[in-house]
Amino acid sequence: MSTAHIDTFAARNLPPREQWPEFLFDSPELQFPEQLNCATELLDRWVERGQGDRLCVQGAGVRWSYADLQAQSNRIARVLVEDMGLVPGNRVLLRGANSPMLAACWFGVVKAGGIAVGSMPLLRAKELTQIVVKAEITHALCDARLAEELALARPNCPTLTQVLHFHSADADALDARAAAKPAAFENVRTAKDDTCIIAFTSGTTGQPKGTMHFHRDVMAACACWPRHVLRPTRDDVFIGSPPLAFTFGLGGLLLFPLSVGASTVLLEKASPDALPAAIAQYRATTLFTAPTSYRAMAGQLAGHDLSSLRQCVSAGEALPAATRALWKQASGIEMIDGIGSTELLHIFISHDEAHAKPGATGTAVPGYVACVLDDAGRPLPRGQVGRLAVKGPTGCRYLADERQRNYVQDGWNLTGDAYLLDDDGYFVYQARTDDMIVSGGYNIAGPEVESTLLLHPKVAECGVIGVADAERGQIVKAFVVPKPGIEANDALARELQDYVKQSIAPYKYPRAVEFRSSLPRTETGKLQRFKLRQAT
Ligand code: 3UK
Repeated sequence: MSTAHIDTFAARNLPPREQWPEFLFDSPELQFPEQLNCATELLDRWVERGQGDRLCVQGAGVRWSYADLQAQSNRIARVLVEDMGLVPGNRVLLRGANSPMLAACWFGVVKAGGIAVGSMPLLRAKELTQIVVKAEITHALCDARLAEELALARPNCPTLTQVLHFHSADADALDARAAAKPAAFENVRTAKDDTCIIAFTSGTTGQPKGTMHFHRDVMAACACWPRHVLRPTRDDVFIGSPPLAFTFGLGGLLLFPLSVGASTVLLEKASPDALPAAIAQYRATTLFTAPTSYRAMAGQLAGHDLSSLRQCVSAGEALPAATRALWKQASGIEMIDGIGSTELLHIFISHDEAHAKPGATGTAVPGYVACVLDDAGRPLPRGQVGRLAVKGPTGCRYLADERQRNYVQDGWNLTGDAYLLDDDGYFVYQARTDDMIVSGGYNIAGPEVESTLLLHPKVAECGVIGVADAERGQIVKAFVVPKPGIEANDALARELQDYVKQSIAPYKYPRAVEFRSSLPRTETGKLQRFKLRQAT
């Protein structure tokens, strides 16, 4: 079957076929029909099967069933098509903190055959402009509270002609327009390989990269990690912090719960001080957040009833063994770690609770294959550090970007991570390939030093980088946030240096230690090492 896109921008801007990764669709659950709209599969199907009354999404004072979310997204699809002139294939910017309304907007766009482009709530006009220009975005649905920054971007965004605001009482807002529409909408009959999302990477430097994912990619992500590792039930209540603009959040807090008929809680504020109360309030069972958030929350659980909580998923950054232990002690729950990427849409190496191994990420998720390659692209024996390479039913397709050649080589997706395969066949994260520190001829992975420092009782947070050194090429430098009430002084620095020397190979100890009150992080919880480097 051919495309349903009338606006063919996405198809025209895919990388050339020979630069695509190899895709694997071996298992029966990865056989998709030619005509596929993932919104139909994830949302309308439940209503069709008589499950429309089941609880679907909560948050921001809202409690919607599957039928409610379907009606609301149908109305939004009508506004997009009838009032805003959307044609299939148009790109629609979505802007807002997580909320049921933002989820309805996502489904509205996908039902209408549009391409949803999420944006992190904290983005500024300059960054918004880059995204709008790169993806030639024509429409935007924007939370009224974030209107200002988008307005500032608009003079530089000539393609963006249609903007509506939501969470607004305005007569001309999306809310009122949607309310005036009938609740029925016939989803556009898209092809399985029509693009339905363009997800921009939370790249640390340079121009943001847009990753293009098809309707079939969304369904493939739902069929792999959730089905084989998380194994949720329809009674589960999902909750967490990652924004829907980040594919970790889109999958974990929207696509995956809906794929099994479960429900999700979309919180506007899901910081570590707000999450425990929300888990108790909604009786949530399944938590998604980043390692630093688990670490910060562990000390704040007292007084909250977390008895509903069953599963805790960590991704976005390596999960230090200290954080896994701390969370288990605080909550009684063995965390599920998983590495995913925007390019591969979601998690491809992980483990379930029964197969957790502290310090290791896990094994390839069924549907994916992974290996560790040397610089020439040859597989390395166990125990040797090299480049992580992955293949599966999803993979990297950058929107018109030369960097496709870096991420995809010989059909493999190269994530930019240095990994080793241990004796048990588990993948063990070392560092981002660019972040490996070479000091006095030794290769040192900053995250290993960080994990060690995090075991010290006086350390709240830390980040380790290499800084230039005339004698050794680079030296290891640690930025440390002490726990509250701990004085940062030379004696503490020496204590931490000695602690590292006694815990791991002494040459890895931080020759420089700098104390900070906080560390620079992205909205997705990743340490911004480049900012630490700029500071030295
Ligand atoms: C790092 C991890 C060690 C790693 C993501 C789950 O993080 C996500 O996507 P991004 O594109 O970043 C990808 C990079 O982040 N990383 C992520 N998880 C882990 N490193 N252990 C982990 N568990 O460097 C990777 O290449 O922002 C995560 C699901 C969807 C996602 N988009």
